[in-house]
Amino acid sequence: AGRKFFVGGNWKMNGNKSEIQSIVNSLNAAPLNDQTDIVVSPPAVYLEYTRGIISPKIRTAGQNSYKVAKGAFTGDVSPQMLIDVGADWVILGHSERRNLFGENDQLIAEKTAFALESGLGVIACIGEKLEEREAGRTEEVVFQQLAAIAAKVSSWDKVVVAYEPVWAIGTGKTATPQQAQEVHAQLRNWLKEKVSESVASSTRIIYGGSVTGGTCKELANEADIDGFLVGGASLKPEFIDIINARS
Ligand code: G2H
Repeated sequence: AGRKFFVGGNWKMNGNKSEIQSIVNSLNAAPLNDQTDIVVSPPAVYLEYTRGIISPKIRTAGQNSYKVAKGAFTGDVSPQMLIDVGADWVILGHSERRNLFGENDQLIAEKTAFALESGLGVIACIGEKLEEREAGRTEEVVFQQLAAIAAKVSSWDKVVVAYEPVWAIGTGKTATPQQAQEVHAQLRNWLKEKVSESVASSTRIIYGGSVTGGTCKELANEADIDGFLVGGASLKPEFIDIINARS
């Protein structure tokens, strides 16, 4: 569809210098598809270390950032700080931030707007919980999450939407290609109706939730799946297969 494939590795709260060194060595040595945007997201304290050793073909991302540049916000980091240590992207609204740390749609939207204004690209995450899917509320939930973000975004050039059904995250239960494609198509249609035809056709919508080397190829064949946000498997050699899923 003319959208460049995008694969992000979300390391979450994992890794130390020695483990990162070995992940990076294997990525640096791998044949990487240059038709794919590749991003890794180490814990904030390791962003600079990772940037210093990883191939320039691979961009880095923070896993979170606050909605202002600096100040009395103990424990948080700003987009300016992420940029200062070489990051180009930030993941915002991840289900772990929403559900374990109580972030709501409003805060995520404000963080998204500020990160974009500051010059970062944003991987904006949305997704329904199991009980919401079972109650037939998937569309309603993801539309509401996307609407909150869209209300604050003026330029979509540097936004990647990550659809991550919560029931698929870290559970080993990958959505089927049909389940994922159905929601991706609904999201693209929402963008077309509520934002514009051109934003709908150019915005990457990537899938996350237990993606593995084994499940990535079939998912990558779906028309509206433009890449992946990968957690567990991004720490393993199979991340290279996922990067090269569409070849
Ligand atoms: C979803 C995903 C990465 P995993 O959270 O964001 O993690 O691939 O481990 O399900």
